[in-house]
Amino acid sequence: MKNICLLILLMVSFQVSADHLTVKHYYVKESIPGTAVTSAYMLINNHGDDDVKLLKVTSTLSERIELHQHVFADQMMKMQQVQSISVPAKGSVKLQPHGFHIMIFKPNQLVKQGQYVDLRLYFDDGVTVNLDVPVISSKTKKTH
Ligand SMILES: [Cu+2]
Repeated sequence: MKNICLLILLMVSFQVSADHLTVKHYYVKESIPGTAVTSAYMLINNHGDDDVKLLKVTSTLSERIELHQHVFADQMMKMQQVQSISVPAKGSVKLQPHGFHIMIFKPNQLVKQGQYVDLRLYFDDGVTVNLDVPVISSKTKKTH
């Protein structure tokens, strides 16, 4: 368990900055064979004086990528699409399992550990952030 966590820390210690935004701890979950979705997680820091919104994410991996949120409804955790994800001024937002996430539908190849997924994040103030996101085994993530 400790080793696994250390491994994850090592693998997700990348960090990318663009303008007043810094994105770190980003990873994509390995797709489970037989499923046509996977998801991406990260921490977005906003060093600026204004709130910004993440509006859109694109990738060569898929033509359909949505911003999602988990909500508790009818005594079940459900996912729903959101139009944007806000990052408060001088603050941050964490995309994580059971919270906000980036949903990647029908990836055009099986997403496996050891690969990198290109993601481009579009924010409402015109800033874009390009990421090469490592793929983490879904088995590993479950124990974390
Ligand atoms: Cu989702």
